[in-house]
Amino acid sequence: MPQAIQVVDSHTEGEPTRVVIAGGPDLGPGTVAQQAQVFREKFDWFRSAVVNEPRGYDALVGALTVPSRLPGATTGIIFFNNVGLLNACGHGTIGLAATLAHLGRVKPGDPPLLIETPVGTVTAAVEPDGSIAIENVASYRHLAQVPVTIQWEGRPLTVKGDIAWGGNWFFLIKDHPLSLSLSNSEQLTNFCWAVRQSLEASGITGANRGHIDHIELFGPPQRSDCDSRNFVLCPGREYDRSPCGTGTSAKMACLHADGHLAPGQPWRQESIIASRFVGTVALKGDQLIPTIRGSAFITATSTLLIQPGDPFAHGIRA
Ligand code: PYC
Repeated sequence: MPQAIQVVDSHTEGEPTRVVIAGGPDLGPGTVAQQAQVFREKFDWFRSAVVNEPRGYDALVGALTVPSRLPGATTGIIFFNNVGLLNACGHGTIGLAATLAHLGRVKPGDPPLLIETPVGTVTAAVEPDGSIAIENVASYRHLAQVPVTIQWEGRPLTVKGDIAWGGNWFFLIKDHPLSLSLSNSEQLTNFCWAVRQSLEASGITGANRGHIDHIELFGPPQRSDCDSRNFVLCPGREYDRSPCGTGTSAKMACLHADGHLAPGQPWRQESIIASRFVGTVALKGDQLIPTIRGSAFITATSTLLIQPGDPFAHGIRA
């Protein structure tokens, strides 16, 4: 008998999410952070089977719903991609809420869902207009304007970036020589990858040696209803089609730290494909809590099959 895995696919502002709603592994009775550790150590084949070819593709982000024992929590969630686990995922949380709405587990105007992630609790509210607002984990800038040198077009080039946490670690670069257009995605990818490799080679990390695995470039918006356009390179060398929820949280933390974003003031972030998130920040005690709003659409409901004897049953891995 083939193993059956039920999934709901969606996209959030262009970035795909595949939520596993049944057929996932039992990760034991721990917190979601502990379950994520079990997933990482024992079920990497499952991650690869769900998101890698031949069932998936490199840009696809997977999401495994797992039990949460937090009082009032709707679900726990573990996000993953073509190379491993993500700490958190903003577009994926919006996709999860759209999936739960599709399944009839939440409707527009209901109280926000409480969702346990490996790095903290987030909420997601399906608004009466169908858009989804997520309240993210506390976000902050760790270091400002850190120089990093890469080899670019045959010469050394030094760029500066902020290191900030928005649920994942980001290196955020405002001043760079590239044009943020989709037709330029290969060059943008190569540039960001060179930055990431240079950060790793120099031992530059987030707080507590947190691995900086997302690189984010900024430029002027093309849409008149946005403040900025970005290009975000994700850990598996794929770019985010959405403006990146955790990346927009990290950006707003930097803007707030520089005195450029007041609590409640909207920040309208355009993606490389011209989709948009609208974010705000709020202060809760000494914590900066971002809210990100965007839309997600269901693209498929399906059953993935893992057939005995299939040489690529667990996906094609590098
Ligand atoms: O929206 O936070 C996000 C995200 C991370 C990786 C891809 N999307």
